[in-house]
Amino acid sequence: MAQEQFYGEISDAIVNLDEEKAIELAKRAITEKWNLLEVIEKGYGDGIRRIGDLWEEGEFFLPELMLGGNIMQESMDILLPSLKESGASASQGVVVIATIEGDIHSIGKTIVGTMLSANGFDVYDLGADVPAEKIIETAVEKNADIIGVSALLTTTMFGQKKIIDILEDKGIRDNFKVIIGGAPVTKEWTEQCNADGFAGSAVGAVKLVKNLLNK
Ligand code: B12
Repeated sequence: MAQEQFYGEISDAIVNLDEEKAIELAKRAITEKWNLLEVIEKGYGDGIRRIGDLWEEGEFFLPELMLGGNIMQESMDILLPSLKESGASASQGVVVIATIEGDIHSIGKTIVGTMLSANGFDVYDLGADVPAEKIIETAVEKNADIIGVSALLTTTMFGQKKIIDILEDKGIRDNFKVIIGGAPVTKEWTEQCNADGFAGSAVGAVKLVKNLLNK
């Protein structure tokens, strides 16, 4: 089957909230050895973003948004372990990643964490809705090279800046590279926050981290 057709089928399964199909296609992607990152970004990611658009247009309501999120999450639970397995082994550095407090969007953050892990980084994924203080505490404890902070809401983005403000107040800003991401994050916001970089995709995040650590 042609790539575009396969990704289109996956995207449609998510938009149609067809759980059975979405899961069947995730299993097929593994057995048929498709490029799993592309499957996630061009198939599942495309579908969930279409759901977001339909929600914004008033075509979908919260239950559909939630069901779409759950189906996406279940599909990721199948795909991410295989994506991780394909990775390198020698540690390239330590990353602490989380979605900021007040924000329960976890899918993109988890994909970024998994890709970094597949590329040889030691990743501590603290989950979603995590207080800034907790993220910093863990980064200090694990002697992290990178702190990654995800935010999907325009209201929670300010938590990304809060992390940097706290690091500066404590006099430990230079101990870490802080990277941010999530749909509303822009280059301008990254500069305003005084963060070290942002990326709009998991591949971009890996490149960014490698650049920042001169790998
Ligand atoms: C799925 C989803 C949900 C699911 C989340 C399930 C889960 N476990 O994550 C559920 C249903 C729970 C949900 C809830 C809500 N949602 Co919602 N949701 C979405 C949706 C449709 C997709 C998000 C997603 O998973 N995308 C797929 C992933 C792969 O992409 P991504 O997250 O952007 O991540 C990529 C990059 O951004 C980047 N990246 C991400 N994180 C990081 C971190 C770092 C460090 C780096 C470098 C890169 C990086 O790499 C990732 C991989 O490619 C978006 C629409 C959209 N277009 O984003 C709305 C959206 C984010 N939600 C929205 C809203 C409003 C809500 C609710 C407030 C709704 C409500 N009234 O209750 C609640 C939030 C509650 C809360 N306190 O957090 C709005 C936000 C609007 C705004 N401007 O703030 C959006 C944009 C929908 C819309 N079009 O209006 N949501």
